[in-house]
Amino acid sequence: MIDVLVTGGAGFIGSNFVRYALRAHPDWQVTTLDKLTYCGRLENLQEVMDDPRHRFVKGDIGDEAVSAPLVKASEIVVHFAAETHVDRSLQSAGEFIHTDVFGTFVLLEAARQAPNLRRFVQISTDEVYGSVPTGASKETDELRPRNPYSASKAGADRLAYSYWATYHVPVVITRASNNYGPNQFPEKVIPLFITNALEDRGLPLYGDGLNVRDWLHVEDHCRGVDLLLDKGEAGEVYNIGGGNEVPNVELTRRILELTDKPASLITPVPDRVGHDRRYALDTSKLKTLGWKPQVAFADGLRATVNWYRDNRSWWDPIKHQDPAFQSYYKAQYETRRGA
Ligand code: NAD
Ligand code: TDX
Repeated sequence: MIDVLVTGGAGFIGSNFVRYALRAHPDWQVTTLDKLTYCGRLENLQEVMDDPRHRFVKGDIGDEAVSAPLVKASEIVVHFAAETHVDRSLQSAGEFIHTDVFGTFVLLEAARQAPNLRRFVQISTDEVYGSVPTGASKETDELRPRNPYSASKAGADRLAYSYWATYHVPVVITRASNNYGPNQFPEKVIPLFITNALEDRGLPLYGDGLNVRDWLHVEDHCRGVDLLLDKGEAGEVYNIGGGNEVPNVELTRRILELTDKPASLITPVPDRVGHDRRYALDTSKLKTLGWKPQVAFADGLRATVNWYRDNRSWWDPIKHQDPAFQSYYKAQYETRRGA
């Protein structure tokens, strides 16, 4: 059996990856390490909790006593754990530094001493390139992160690289575009807008609504990461993008169409500070290894809307019974009329 450690496996992409991995690799023994922060949810792993090839460990990646032995026992580490919401990093950045930078450092230190480690995947993000008004970011482009989240991810991205360059830890770095799909916490734009629409609440669209994101279905992301475990080269960076550039206002209209709700729910609100205008990735490097996105955006978005419609019991308690979410929502949107 191949011992695989997935950090952040109770979150959105991590849980999709754990489920995908157990399906795709019968010879994998997967350990999920997750602190279960506000967005880490055991429900996301319900389907695999009784699987003898999976075990869950609750812990902080920054706690060496917990995380280092797990890294040292692994052949493969896929490191998703992070604080991930840009708006939260604008309110308070400390946890982003703790987890995204320091936590990554703790894992990398352990990786130096892992006897059987053959791959450490650092899950980075397209946000490290900063806002890209035209064209598409290549892996060799300069990093110009512009908010505390993306800056801490850029720190981790380069720290991981340094452990390859200095100590030959077999690091591969991925920079993915905006993911969407099932189990995404309802603070990010797609699940927030879908669930608000289903509840006939306003959809708080920032600024002029013309910021552009490139949407990648989470399953296509999982397939890309999986491919890189074998075909990626240590020390290299790979962009993973869906090729679906959509202005936010267009995304909002599509969500309203799919939920059969009126355009009057669109609620223009003051812009996010430092709001990156556009991200776009050149994915030719990954494509030469045989990857291409398989989920058409129209199909993926429809399936995602259906997932939230069918899984109200997953998100309703978060939005309506979790005081932490409610106070976040209030702080984030109370000055933004109508949301
Ligand atoms: P998420 O916020 O849904 O999940 C993050 C998970 O990490 C949660 O389960 C949380 O409990 C866990 N976690 C947080 N701090 C931890 C700590 N100190 N120790 C252990 N576990 C901890 O995030 P996501 O959207 O699934 O993103 C996963 C990764 O992918 C992140 O590294 C993120 O930067 C990257 N990424 C995300 C996107 C996107 O669009 N969501 C795009 C590109 C890259
Ligand atoms: O209420 C909202 N209204 C709105 O107009 C929210 C939450 C967002 N937006 C806009 C801001 C962005 O232009 O929608 C776009 C997407 O916003 P988010 O879902 O917050 O994602 P983004 O800021 O693009 O960052 C995401 O992609 C890169 C993830 O959260 C990161 O973890 C990932 O690295």
